[in-house]
Amino acid sequence: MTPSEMKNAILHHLVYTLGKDVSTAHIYDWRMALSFAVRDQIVDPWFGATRRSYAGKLKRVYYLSMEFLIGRLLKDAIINLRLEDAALGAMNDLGLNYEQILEDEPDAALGNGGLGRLAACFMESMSTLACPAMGYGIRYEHGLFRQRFEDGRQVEEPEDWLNQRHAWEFERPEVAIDIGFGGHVQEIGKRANWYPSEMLIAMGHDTPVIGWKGRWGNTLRLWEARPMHGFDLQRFNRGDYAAAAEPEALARTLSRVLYPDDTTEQGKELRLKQEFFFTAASLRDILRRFESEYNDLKRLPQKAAIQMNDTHPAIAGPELVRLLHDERGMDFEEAVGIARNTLSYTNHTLLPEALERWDEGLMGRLLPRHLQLIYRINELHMKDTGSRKVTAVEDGHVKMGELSFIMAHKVNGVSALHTDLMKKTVFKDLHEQHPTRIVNETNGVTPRRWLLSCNPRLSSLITETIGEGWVDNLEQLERLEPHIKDSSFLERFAAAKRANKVDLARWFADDLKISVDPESIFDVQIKRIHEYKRQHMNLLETIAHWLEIRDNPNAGWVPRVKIFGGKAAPGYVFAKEIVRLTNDVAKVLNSDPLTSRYLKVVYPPNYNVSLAERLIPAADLSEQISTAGKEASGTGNMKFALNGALTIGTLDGANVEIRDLVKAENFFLFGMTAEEVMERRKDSGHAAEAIAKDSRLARAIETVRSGRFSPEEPGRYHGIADNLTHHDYFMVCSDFTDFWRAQREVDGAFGKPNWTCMAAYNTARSGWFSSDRTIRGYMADIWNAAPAPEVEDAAE
Ligand code: Z57
Repeated sequence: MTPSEMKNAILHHLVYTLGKDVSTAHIYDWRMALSFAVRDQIVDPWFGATRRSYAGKLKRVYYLSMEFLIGRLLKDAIINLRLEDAALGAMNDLGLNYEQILEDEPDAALGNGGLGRLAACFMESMSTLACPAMGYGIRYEHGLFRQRFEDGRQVEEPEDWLNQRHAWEFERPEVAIDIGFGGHVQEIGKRANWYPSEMLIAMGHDTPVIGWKGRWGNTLRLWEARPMHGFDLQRFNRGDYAAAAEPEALARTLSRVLYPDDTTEQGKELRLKQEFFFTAASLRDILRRFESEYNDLKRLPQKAAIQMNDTHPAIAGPELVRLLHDERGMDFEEAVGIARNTLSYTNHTLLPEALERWDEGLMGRLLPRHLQLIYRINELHMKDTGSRKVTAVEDGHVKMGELSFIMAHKVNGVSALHTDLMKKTVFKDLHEQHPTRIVNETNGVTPRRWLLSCNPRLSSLITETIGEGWVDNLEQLERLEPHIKDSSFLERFAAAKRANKVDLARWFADDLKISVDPESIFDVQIKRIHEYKRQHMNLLETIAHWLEIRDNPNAGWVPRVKIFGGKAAPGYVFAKEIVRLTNDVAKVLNSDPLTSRYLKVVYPPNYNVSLAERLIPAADLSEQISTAGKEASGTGNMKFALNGALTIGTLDGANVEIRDLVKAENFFLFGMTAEEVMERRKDSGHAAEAIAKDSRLARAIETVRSGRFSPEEPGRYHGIADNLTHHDYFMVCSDFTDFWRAQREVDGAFGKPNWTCMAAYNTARSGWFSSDRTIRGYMADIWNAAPAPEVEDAAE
């Protein structure tokens, strides 16, 4: 497409789709017009892919996920369809600012963090690899809350992405599926009919996901909850206007809002209803499609693979059994076998507070038939394994991890360490019974968004050096290695990083009114706020460092900017205190004339996908400092390494694999191993001991306790200080000393010529962390699915 063709398409949409004139169009209208012009280019390859998967009778992958954290879509589509030149040219021609238009798009924040973002990367990779697939989730009216700071405290505001028209989706009123809750069960022999007492409708909305070069496009189908009977006209006619709209409002609550908890479970009724709502709608849709193409349900596992992203869709097991057994008359044991061969399950955490358990009473009320089937599935499992232990039900709760395991033919962890720990801890017994069921698929990230799109300077340098093949064959980045000896390459590598830092510094100055020196180390920790991720350990180190600079302000310190980003779950009190402490520390440090040249703290509010795209390319140092054994994988860690940041990190999650690949000398390792953590926890005095041995740590904690960062309320941080001295479950104190050592090692290495070599090795050896590699792994080890044959590039 040429710039002038693009310009005509934009003008056409401006007038005929948006009903606007050039003279009255706002930035919103231009963005929509551009989006529709780009969307037009998606449709043909997308239809082509759909037609070919039907015609070729290809096996389809169904990715069931409560969250899809997709972020902005316009630039992604432009890049994958190779429309940059056309779009930029058209925008220039029209006298518009291309960057500004892209920035006008709100993030689609239909997820909390890593799990939701992984689902989004997987969708993009499945399209790039021409893996016939469909994502299923919920079309939340409100995505993850927006975060604001008020006197340093986090304030949550509703997120309203659907206040504007969403250019990328197609409403599918004909894809409307009845969903029931409650009611009673009528047993007929071993089978049963379920008569729900409450019904609503799941309506589909399809978003095309286009792969690299437009080769293939899959669909993300998100369900919206609609009332069965919209409006009570009789009540309305009686004059009861508010009550007339009630059934509608009630049904719609199901897709109203995303639960804002990441790795902490709340066990709320509405949440269980959301889970069943989207899972049941998706399964019915999958079976309907299967039955339109094939007439033998026994072949379901050959033609469909259904991935459960965590336990949120775990009700898929019993629901699929119900559809096959109760509704289609298949023998129970056979139904369980077919369901199991179709289903697989990804575990994303071992944290006990994140493992879903549903109260049996609640489950029985909402899903009476499913509870009966869960008991039978359990009995069958006991019979098959000769075990006498009830696995999926315990103290009046249904354990969704165990249920998912029993109903899946493969269960995967998300990093090598995490998979290993799964076998030794939460699924120890089940693993012994089914030793080949657990497999590892280490997470990955899409290089289209997380390098090509977010870091154009580094991308151009890479393409000029080794050609363009890396974009969909990321392991080609290895070809950079011989250039790491070449001083002109290294200079350009450093220049790209410096320019990204200058851009970020300008944004900090303009948007946050904080000035930072781009020559400083840009040290970044961006992720959800959680004790196990230990933002407070990073803060203590910052405070200790600050105190040391104050002791000797003229010692020639290596300047640093500590950058934090992340949201706390609204109900997670400790995490919210960490948020506030970070802001309070920033206030004191940034205005300290003795130290602020050397040390600043920047905490931009409302960390999201778009902000990550801005921060990661400018980072020198990536903070991956979770307590070993607690972070299942991490994916931010991969994005940083790929963009040439060095990691300071523990041996946790995928850090282990990153360090193996980029080599130990290019990674700042510190801290206890997962085994050492478990050992040390047995010693109840671990925190006190660690504090007694490290005067810097003691002083930092004392400073927090003293009210130095909250003079108006000196007791504000006693909670944090007490937790660290007495409890410290996540071993902040015990790892602090080694963390400090590693940070000083960073100071020593930064600015030396070798730093750029180390950074470049990180980029060159991160190719394995492409989500293309991960998806190939799932296809081979779990889904038994193949890419569509003979796929050609649509865009070039
Ligand atoms: C979530 O984002 C993750 C795990 C969960 O159990 C829930 Br709920 C949400 C994260 C892990 O914490 C990360 O370590 C991991 O990289 C990510 O899921 C993707 O696997």
